[in-house]
Amino acid sequence: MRSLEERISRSIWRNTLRDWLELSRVDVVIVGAGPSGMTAAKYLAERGLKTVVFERRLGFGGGIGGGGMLMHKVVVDEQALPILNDFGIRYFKDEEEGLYVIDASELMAKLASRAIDSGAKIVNGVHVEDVIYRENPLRIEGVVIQWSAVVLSGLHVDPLFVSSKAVVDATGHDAEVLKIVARKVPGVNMQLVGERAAYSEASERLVVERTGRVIPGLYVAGMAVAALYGLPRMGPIFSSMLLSGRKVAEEIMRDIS
Ligand code: 48F
Repeated sequence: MRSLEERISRSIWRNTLRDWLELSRVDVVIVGAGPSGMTAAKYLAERGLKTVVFERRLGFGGGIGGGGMLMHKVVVDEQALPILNDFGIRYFKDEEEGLYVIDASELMAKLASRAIDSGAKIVNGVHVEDVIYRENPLRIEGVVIQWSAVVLSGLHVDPLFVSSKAVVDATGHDAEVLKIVARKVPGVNMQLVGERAAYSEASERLVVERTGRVIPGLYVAGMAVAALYGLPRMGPIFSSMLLSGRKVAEEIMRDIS
């Protein structure tokens, strides 16, 4: 009889490696488990697309958890209500015209839980450090990943690869994947303009309008859209993050299914 210690380790090794074999090729890689990434994950996975979210931190939610200046509430406008209903997220109408209020913890927990229930995998502690590209025609065909712990330690360790039909940059204000593509993929003529100062109403509309495909195989959602196109920021109103996540999912489904 194996000791409990041995059985614990064997169980974790075997099942994690089974998962990673499955994840070596997926339909969609989403980088970042913030609101836009997790929303996209649910809508993609429930349509049967094999979807993985890589999140470099040891938890999900991105910018949701900090609420507005550490107040534990966030707001949305009425356009986001159908998405909140899809996810079973509770909200109430505020006395401020046109605004609905959500507990930040409920928003992050239920976005993650519904994405997972729909079949998406959220893998924490994994940092996307590069992309896979192909030429003629130019396209993105996956990502290069490394444990966040290795990145933080500064050790020189070669990474591994995940192939996919679509990669979504949902990394928020830093637009990390887009920055890598702009710098390292030959033949991509992309300039990241950088996010502008606050203009919530315009930002909420423009981020959703500009969400979508950047080059073949590469998509952008959430605040990374603002960083790419030089759009204003909106602060702790999250409607456009959810709408952007849904829109990018719809666009990917049109392109790859
Ligand atoms: O920043 P984040 O929440 O992105 P979002 O979906 O939402 C933005 C809002 O939270 C808020 C706002 C609008 O109301 O202004 O800021 O656009 O989540 C991005 C996630 O991506 C992870 C990061 O840790 C965060 O959880 N991330 C960033 N770079 C990488 C990454 C990377 N290279 N690899 C893996 N994860």
